[in-house]
Amino acid sequence: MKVLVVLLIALAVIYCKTPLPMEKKVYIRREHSLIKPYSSMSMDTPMWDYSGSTIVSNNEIRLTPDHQSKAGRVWNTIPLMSRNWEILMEFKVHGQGRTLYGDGFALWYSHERQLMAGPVFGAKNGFNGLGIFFDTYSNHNGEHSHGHPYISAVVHNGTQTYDHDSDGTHNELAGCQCSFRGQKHDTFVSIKYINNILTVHTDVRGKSKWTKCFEVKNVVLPVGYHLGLSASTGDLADNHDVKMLKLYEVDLVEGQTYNVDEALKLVPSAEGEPDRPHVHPKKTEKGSSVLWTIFYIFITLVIVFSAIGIGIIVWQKKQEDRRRKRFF
Ligand SMILES: [Ca+2]
Repeated sequence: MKVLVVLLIALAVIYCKTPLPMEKKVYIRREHSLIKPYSSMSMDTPMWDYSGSTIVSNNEIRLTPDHQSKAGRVWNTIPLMSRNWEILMEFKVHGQGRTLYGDGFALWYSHERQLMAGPVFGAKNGFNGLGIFFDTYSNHNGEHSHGHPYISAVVHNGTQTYDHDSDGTHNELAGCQCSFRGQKHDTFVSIKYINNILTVHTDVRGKSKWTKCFEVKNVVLPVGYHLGLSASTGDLADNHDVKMLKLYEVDLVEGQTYNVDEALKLVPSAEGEPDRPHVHPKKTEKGSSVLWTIFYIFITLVIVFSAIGIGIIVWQKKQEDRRRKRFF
């Protein structure tokens, strides 16, 4: 009986500790995962390539250290052939900066393995595939409609470019503000791609609770692309650490079909928010409101001076009339 109770408690603890709202049938794919300890990984399983400032230690993969002008990348050598998948990632973004830090990191599902340095969180621009960006630094000093840190998703087919100066807000699919930086506890993200629906959840408050960041439907991604991670620092810096990345293959959902040849040929696309014009709404509002204020002041002054003028004329006329009455 005691053994049974202990077993039940153990099972309950394991169940409670499982941090993910898992789909029913999931299988971990180790060839697409990053699991500790890492030091032996590069020798035993040459499934990930590193470049730039990336340093691999026992407990983490540090994409950049907390130093200026660094960029690091890690890319999976094996193409991912799962139609539905879920990524569970533990990461840590931290550094000495209290209010100034940057720039952030990205998780990729891309056609090319982008091991060369580039401007999009340390990787190439004009990419083919999906990028999930964890942006800690606002390039626009708070002139966005959102604050930072900010998580967003972008799907590109190689023809679009990421506008780093505007933090990519003009072509993001969806995004959410999320305080993942500088936390003392572990921070997690879950990225699901199931039946063309992309869902991102975060667990960054140390309460083992998932919060939905966003969900986008009709996201078309082919199979056969590569998972990757990249990060960069500029004038401002941070440590960008990945502690663990687990890729789970998820079974097809009811009614979903999978033809490998067709799925390989798909062109990345998404029906998210359309490309926004490159105008900052707050700036425009600010500019137009100043113009309106000047216009109102001008009109008010015209009315006031006209009233005073008319008043003076009327008063003068009355005075004249009185004088005339006195003389005649
Ligand atoms: Ca940024």
